Amino acid sequence: MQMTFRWYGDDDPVTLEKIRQIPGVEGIVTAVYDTPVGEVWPEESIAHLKKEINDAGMTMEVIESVPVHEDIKLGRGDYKRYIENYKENIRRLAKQGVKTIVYNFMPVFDWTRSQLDHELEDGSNALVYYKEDVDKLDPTKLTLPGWDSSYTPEEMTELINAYKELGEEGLWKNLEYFIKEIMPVAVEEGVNMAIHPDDPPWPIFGIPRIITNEENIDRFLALYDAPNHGLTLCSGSLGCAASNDYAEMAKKYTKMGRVHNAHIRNVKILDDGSFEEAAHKSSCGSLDLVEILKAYHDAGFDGYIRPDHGRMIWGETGKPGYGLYDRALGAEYMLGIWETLDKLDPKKDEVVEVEEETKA
Ligand code: DNO
Repeated sequence: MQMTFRWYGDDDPVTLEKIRQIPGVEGIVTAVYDTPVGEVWPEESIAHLKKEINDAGMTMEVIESVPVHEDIKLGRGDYKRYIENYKENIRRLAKQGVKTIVYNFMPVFDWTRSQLDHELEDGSNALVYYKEDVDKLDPTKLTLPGWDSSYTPEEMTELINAYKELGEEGLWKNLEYFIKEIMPVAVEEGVNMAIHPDDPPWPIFGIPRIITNEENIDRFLALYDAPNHGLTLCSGSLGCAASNDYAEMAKKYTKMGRVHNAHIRNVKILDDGSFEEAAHKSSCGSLDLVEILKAYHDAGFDGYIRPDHGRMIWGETGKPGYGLYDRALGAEYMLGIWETLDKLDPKKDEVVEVEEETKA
């Protein structure tokens, strides 16, 4: 596997110089942020990003995300032009050596939380999702980092109503259309497309969400028969629902060769199904990181992995979920587990023995 780290470009207070000092981080996950959703990314912008990252001694093989325009998800308006633009973005990214593109098919809202700076017992701050509070939110007046905040309340109301009308099956139909259009281009360009599950994995504000559990992921993978049609398996998203067995999913989809990217973070699930984001260490949340990483290791995972959100610790301020320190701790914790698994791996010894016998 290759350990990566998300970087939000030149405006990110977590600079490439800092990231390169985290032992074991080899790759940067980033995107072009100043082109409106749906448009083609300028080739110079992609080349510039790549150069900066390479100059800092790291690779740019994962792009997160090339966002999918709402017209595509709704199958209306300019969706055909946006799909052509999407294909062009795949081609342009492939030209710069990008191997994996992350996207999601969540209507309107990307990840959703009720608070971004909830103070945990140890004084650190984390993102939380309290069901009771989310139920009271007015989605037309909300903005969260990671969302397209360019909608007026009227536009937002119209969008939400359009999705309510479309419903789950309508969303599946539009996803299928999109996949069948873009995947031949991705296959031709040698790029893996890695859909991110819905976060949290249940419908919010009465609008559908479909990449939520094993049954639906199976349905998604069946939409197109090519190994390039795959997943960003996110423990923090799927793991928020106690009914999802993330380690099992990691094993199953890695064996199928469909996990191109893994997002790893811990969450603490509360009694009413709410959750708090937690430090990566297993004892801090509801997920067992050793079990999860062992599942990937046993299945021979060789994709990209990154610590997903971190808490804000040691007085750090910045983009919620994307500070330096806690994510760096998470990366080291995962690398430590992985190194241990490597060293204890009996299969590895078998290979060594066979090689030694051959030599003799
Ligand atoms: C949250 C991220 C997501 C992810 C997109 C992928 O921090 O994991 O915002 O980047 O859903 O399209």
